[in-house]
Amino acid sequence: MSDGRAWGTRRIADLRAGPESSDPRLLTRVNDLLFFVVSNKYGKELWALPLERESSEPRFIRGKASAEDVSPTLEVADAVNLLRYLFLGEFIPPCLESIDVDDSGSIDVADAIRLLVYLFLSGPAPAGPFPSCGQDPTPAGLSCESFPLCAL
Ligand SMILES: [Ca+2]
Ligand SMILES: [Ca+2]
Repeated sequence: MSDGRAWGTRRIADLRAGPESSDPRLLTRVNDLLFFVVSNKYGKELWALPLERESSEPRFIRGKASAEDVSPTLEVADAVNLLRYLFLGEFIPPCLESIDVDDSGSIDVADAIRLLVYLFLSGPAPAGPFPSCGQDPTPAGLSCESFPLCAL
């Protein structure tokens, strides 16, 4: 399933285990079902997959602090924005959850350190969702008003 961008693409099912393609064709959406024809060891088969209903939880990329950015890649500017939020209070990201880099439920200097260590010292990546858009696995706590980069 894709919105046409690499980071907006996710797998909804593996139709044919192994490296061969199932060559899905005739994809047709009917309400919450996606119908299509695949080739597998039985020949051609009709499939119907339920499409996940998108919950209202916003999708975002953890660590990305400049939501108006068009690139999903983390940059120094994201760390700078996080530091501006933490220490100068002059920047409030529209998605606070995205700068909780370690998904601890609060934004503190540990988030800035993790982001900087990731950017400059190849340290551990931010907690998910990363590097693709996704929803917060721990959705309580911080708000995420909007994240245009992940808006479909
Ligand atoms: Ca944190
Ligand atoms: Ca969280």
